Amino acid sequence: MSSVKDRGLRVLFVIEGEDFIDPMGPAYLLAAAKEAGHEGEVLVLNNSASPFEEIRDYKPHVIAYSAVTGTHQRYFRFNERIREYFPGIFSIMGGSHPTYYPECVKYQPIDAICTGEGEGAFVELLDRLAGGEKGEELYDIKNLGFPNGPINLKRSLVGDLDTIPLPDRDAIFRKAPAMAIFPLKTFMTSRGCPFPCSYCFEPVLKKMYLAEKAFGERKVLDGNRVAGKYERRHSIDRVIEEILDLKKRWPVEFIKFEDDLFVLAKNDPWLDEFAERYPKEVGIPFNALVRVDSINEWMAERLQAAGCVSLNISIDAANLEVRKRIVHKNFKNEEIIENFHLLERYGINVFNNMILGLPPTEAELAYTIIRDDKEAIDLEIAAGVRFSSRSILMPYPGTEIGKWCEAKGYFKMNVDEFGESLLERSPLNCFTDEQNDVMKNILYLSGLAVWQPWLAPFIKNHAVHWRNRFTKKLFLAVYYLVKVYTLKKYIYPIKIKNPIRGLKDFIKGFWIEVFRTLPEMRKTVTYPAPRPR
Ligand code: B12
Ligand code: SF4
Repeated sequence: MSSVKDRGLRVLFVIEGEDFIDPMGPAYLLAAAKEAGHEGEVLVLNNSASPFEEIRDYKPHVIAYSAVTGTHQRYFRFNERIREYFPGIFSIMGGSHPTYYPECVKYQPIDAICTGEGEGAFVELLDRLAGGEKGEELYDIKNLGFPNGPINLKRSLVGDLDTIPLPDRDAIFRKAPAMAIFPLKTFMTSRGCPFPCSYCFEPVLKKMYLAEKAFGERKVLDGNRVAGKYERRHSIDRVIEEILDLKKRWPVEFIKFEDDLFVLAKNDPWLDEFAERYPKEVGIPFNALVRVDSINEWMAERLQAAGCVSLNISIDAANLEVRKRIVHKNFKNEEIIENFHLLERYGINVFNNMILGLPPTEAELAYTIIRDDKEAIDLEIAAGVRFSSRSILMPYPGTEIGKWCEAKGYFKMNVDEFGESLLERSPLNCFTDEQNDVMKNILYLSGLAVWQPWLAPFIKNHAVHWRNRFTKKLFLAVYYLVKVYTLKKYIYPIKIKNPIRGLKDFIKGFWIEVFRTLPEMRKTVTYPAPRPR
């Protein structure tokens, strides 16, 4: 009898479009599938005039999607056409959307969904499909959910992340040339986060794994790493290997470590080893994410030694009470100011995000939230923030804040109506039209106010209150220009070698931003049916 390896399946990962950040989920899964003897290719919808022709040429056995809530609708609609034109192809979706809303498998056009970490489940599915299993025979695969079958519990988390093969970005880059040559590349050194922020899905996922007793066996892997926990880390050897491997084939001039948190705890021994070895063995400048309360002199010293240029840190709310009660971040304003200046002394620039439109305790207090949203500008200026970013709260159902907003009657949620972006208008009914317009203006103009503090009083007291179609477009243009300039100068200081390429990226980025912030500009894309042969 021939082995699975002899009968490896062809897997096609469908990706919506190119971004400036590498899609890591598909890259990890393609690598896992290939290691198990299957083949994998990528289809980038926005780069293809006739995706169905491409599918007919490649003849995949399995079509895979990785979706966050908001992108799921486009993938499901696309898969509807796949079922029509290629009824034999097995389709599966993984990623955050089906992880948090697995019941989507019961009413959306898809053959299976995967919840949580996907490598093990995906490979098992491919192997069993390759072995001829189908329908109910697949119903016991852990992590998977089926339209007419169960939504299964999760298998144990991968204990030692180093056992996962190096993510296969090459398959993606071959179909995404702009992403391939972009000098910034994304890496992940860890999975999981121990904190309880109310708007975030990480604590939700951690609770799911805890309830399903799926952390796996606890054991010490090496001096810095432990298996059997939700928060896990790659060894420094593996992080360095992955970067040097990618650098052989693609430009890697600046690195974005996209871990939920790059520094998990004060005096993290992993960071000690990283700071020692990374500059000697890799030496590429980088950006990473940390929390305000993990910053101290020890950490700043090591990050500086390692070559850290900038850190993304989310204060989220300027008002201490709101930050504690609504967001569950307990640090004080003095700690923020002190810690940001400490980073400044070590030459590390701060990218800060604030969440606009957090829910007030009572609807009539909505004006206090708008007031706080304006005052956030002063806190950022006092703390020396170099790049100031804003998002508008989208209280996803399933998150603590989502449940709270629903209980308060601030909104009734249908996850399938969710927009892709946190830059659209607040969905909470406690804000008036005027407050929503002001909120959006704050989103557009905060970057300018923080970058040029002399403009802050004018922006806070006057400009954010201007509400007409002309100012909406003007402020969007100002927002984007300031964003590009300050991001490039302070956060990702990448040298632009090819000015034409730089201009193309600028225009592309502008359109991504326009579609994100002005949903009315978005077009519905349709593709021609495959031609009969
Ligand atoms: C990097 C990142 C981004 C990047 C995305 C870059 C890119 N090209 O992919 C950027 C900055 C652009 C981004 C934007 C947004 N993001 Co984001 N982002 C993340 C982050 C921090 C890491 C994602 C990642 O790469 N993880 C590493 C990979 C390996 O994990 P993974 O994708 O989950 O994949 C694993 C499993 O899910 C599974 N899997 C995934 N796909 C598939 C497919 C199949 C077939 C199978 C079997 C399994 C499987 O297997 C993988 C390996 O184990 C996550 C938080 C997190 N910890 O995951 C948030 C997260 C995904 N983002 C989130 C949100 C809300 C957004 C935005 C909506 C926010 C905004 N400002 O508008 C936008 C949406 C943009 C969009 N259209 O995609 C939420 C999603 C919530 C939800 N319900 O979907 C998350 C979970 C944050 C959170 N904790 O709440 N994001
Ligand atoms: S620290 Fe970041 S990843 Fe962790 S729970 Fe808070 S927002 Fe989510």
